[in-house]
Amino acid sequence: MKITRILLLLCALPLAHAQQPPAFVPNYDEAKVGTYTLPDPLTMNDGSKVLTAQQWRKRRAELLRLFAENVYGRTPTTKPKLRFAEKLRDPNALGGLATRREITIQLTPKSAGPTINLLLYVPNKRAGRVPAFLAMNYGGNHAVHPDPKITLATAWMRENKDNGIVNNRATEKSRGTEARRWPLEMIVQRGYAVATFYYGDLFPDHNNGRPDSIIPHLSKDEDWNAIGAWAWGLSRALDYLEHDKDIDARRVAVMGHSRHGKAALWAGAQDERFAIVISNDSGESGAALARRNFGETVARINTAFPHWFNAKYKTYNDRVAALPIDQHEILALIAPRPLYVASAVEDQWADPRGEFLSAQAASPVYQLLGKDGLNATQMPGMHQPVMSMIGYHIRVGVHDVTKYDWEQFLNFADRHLRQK
Ligand code: GTR
Repeated sequence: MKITRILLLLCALPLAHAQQPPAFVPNYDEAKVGTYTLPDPLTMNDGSKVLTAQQWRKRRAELLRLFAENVYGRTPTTKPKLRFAEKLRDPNALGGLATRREITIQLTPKSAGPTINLLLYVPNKRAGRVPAFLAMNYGGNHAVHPDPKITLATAWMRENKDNGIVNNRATEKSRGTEARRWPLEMIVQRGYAVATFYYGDLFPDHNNGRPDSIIPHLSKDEDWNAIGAWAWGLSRALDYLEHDKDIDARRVAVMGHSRHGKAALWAGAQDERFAIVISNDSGESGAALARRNFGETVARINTAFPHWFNAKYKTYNDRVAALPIDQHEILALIAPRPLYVASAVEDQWADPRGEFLSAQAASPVYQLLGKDGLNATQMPGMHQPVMSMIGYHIRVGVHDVTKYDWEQFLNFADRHLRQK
């Protein structure tokens, strides 16, 4: 090789290197979190104080608008005309404990248009309408239980040969791969129905998912994205549950793990029909405070998942202090309804302490509305659930949904739905 070429190559190397963005190094040191000031959920943008429940309604509308404009994007408000069709019914599911049903929710007037495929387990032992948990799944309905009679999802899925996802499609091998996160028998035995659907029915979870999502069917210019579409879908599933004679739609808890937890919070904030909202390990842009520099950050989430939030959110990547909201205010938007925030100690990426502090900072809104917020002055120890109107626990283990989590959600629902 000629010497000039070698020189040229040597010069080009550091240049090529300089074009790479610096690797993200999360902060896990409490001493390095720094100081921050949270916006006050009970102060209007114009500086006036919110002192009454009536003034809170105005502030609530303002906060919803601020979250739509700066984080999740605007959701179209026109109520779609839905059509429901029951496709399957098995009265003897879960060893006779439940009736398993599959319902198609047609989301647009076109019969070949997008649908939500809802899987519903209704307890067979019941007297009248039952309360329900509604949560999206990650692997398709057939992943929540190995039952071979559940219809195999046909939607796009992330390649995962070990889990039976081949050429982005589910195969028989993928049945039951998510089952350990869904203790269906336990939930049904406690008297609750379970409704679930595959989140990819609304928006395939990848950077280029938008054209194949529900969004182009609903609005051309609204600036919303995957989290908004998933939240919208949860409300459409609730529309169906309202129509179902076995379900008491005034007692539906919307639950979500991780990115689904972010969507569940946004759904519960916008749609006050949800009686309970449960966030499991929702972390950054979910329950965790954005201004706390710990674990995942706004910049990092926007870089790794550009399709989750709106365009403006990305402008805050390097200036979170300029956000007109913080995540305790998405929690405050659930008030005065029961809200549960769950963390896991090995899930430091999601910032468990930031989730706890956020729940605490939402409490003044609950108190204004005559409820207790989070009844804890300090972060509780491992497996010491707090069951006030805002509930909270931290458990041992990693980022996941476990039987322990579900037991707390059931206890929380028992406690807060009983009188309704
Ligand atoms: C992570 C993401 C988190 C959380 C998680 C999940 O990669 O950084 O915010 O949403 O995915 O959804 O499992």
